[in-house]
Amino acid sequence: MKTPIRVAVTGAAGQIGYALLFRIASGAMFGPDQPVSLQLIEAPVEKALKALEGVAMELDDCAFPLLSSIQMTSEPKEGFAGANWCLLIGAKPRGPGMERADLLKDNGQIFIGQGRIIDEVAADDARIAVVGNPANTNCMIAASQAKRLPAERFTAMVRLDQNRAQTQLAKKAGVALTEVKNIFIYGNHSPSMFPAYAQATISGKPAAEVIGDEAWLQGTFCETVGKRGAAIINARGASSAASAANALVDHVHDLMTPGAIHSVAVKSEGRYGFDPNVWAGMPVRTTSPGSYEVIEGHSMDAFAQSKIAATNKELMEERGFVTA
Ligand code: NAX
Repeated sequence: MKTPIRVAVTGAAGQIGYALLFRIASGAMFGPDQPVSLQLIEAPVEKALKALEGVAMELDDCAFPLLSSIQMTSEPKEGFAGANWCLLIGAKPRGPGMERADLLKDNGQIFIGQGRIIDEVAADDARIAVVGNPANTNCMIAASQAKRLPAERFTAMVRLDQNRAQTQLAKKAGVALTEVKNIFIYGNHSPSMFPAYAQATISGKPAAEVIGDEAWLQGTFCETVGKRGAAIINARGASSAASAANALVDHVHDLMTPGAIHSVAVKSEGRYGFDPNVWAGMPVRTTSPGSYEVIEGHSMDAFAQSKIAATNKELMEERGFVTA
C-alpha cells in the first residue's frame, strides 16, 4: 500500500468543498491506487464547523477504500501540518455594498496568514493550489510569505475557464469535446482573462479556420467564457461549485501527470508580456509529478496582445489594492 498523500482543504464545508472532497476520496484526483488523508480546515465559526462534521460523516458513509483518515480543524497550523497538497478554497465572499478593494484587503489578510503557516508546517514537497477569489492575487499573496517553499509551488486555478472555453468551441464547431485541443487561458481568473483561440486546434486544424468567424471568436466566445460565472449565478442563484470542484480535480490531476499540457496561473516572470510578479494563467507542461515548465513562444497577434495587456493591468491593480 502506498503512503497516503496528505491533502489540506480550506473552506471544506463550503459549496465547492462539498462537490470536491468525495472526488478526492474516490481517487479522481490522485489516481485509483493512491490513498489520501484529508485535513479539512474551516473558519472558526460554529455553523461551519458543525457542517464540516456532517460532511465528514458522509465521507465515512461512502466507505471509500482510498480514504485513510479525516481530520477536522479550525486551526491552520494543525490543518496544514505535513500536507503534501494545500487546496485553498475558503475565502471571504463579497458582501452587499462591499468595495472590491475591501474584499481584496480582507482576503489578503487570510492568505498572508495561510501562506506563512503553510511555509512553516507543510511537507517539504508541498504544492499549493488557490481557488478562493481573487484567486491569482490571493496566490501571489500566499507565495510572498514563503521563505522555504519556492514560488513555482504556488499555483492558482484557471482550469474552469479552460474547460468552459473548450466546451464552447466544441459546441460551435459541432464536434466532440475531445476534438478541441490546446485552448489555453492567459491572465486573471476574472472576466478579463483571455482564451487564446488562435493556438487551439479542432480535429487537428487551426480552430479559427474551422470556426471561420473571427468576429464570433473575438466577441461572443471571449465574452461567454469570461462571463460564464455570472451566467451561472443568474441561472442557479448560486455560484459554480460542481464545475469548479471538477476543474480543481483536473488542475491537480494534470499537475501530477507528466506530459499533461494545461492552463495554470503561475508566477509570470515576465512571460507573454505580463508583469514579472503577477500570477497569470498560461500554458504549462507537467515535467514530473507536481512540477511543470511554462510553454513559451506562442505568438500573439495585436488582438491577443491587447487582451493580455488588459488582464495584466487588472492583475497589477489588484496587487496595488492589497499592498496599498
Ligand atoms: P462557500 O461560501 O460555499 O464556502 C466557502 C467556505 O470557506 C465557507 O464554508 C467558509 O466558512 C470557509 N472559509 C472562509 N474563510 C475561511 C478561512 N479563513 N479558513 C478556512 N475556511 C474559510 O464558497 P464556495 O462556493 O465554496 O467558493 C469558494 C471560493 O471559490 C470563493 O472565493 C469563490 O469566489 C471561489 N471560486 C473560484 C473559482 C475559480 O475558478 N478560481 C470558481 C468558483 C468559485 O467562484
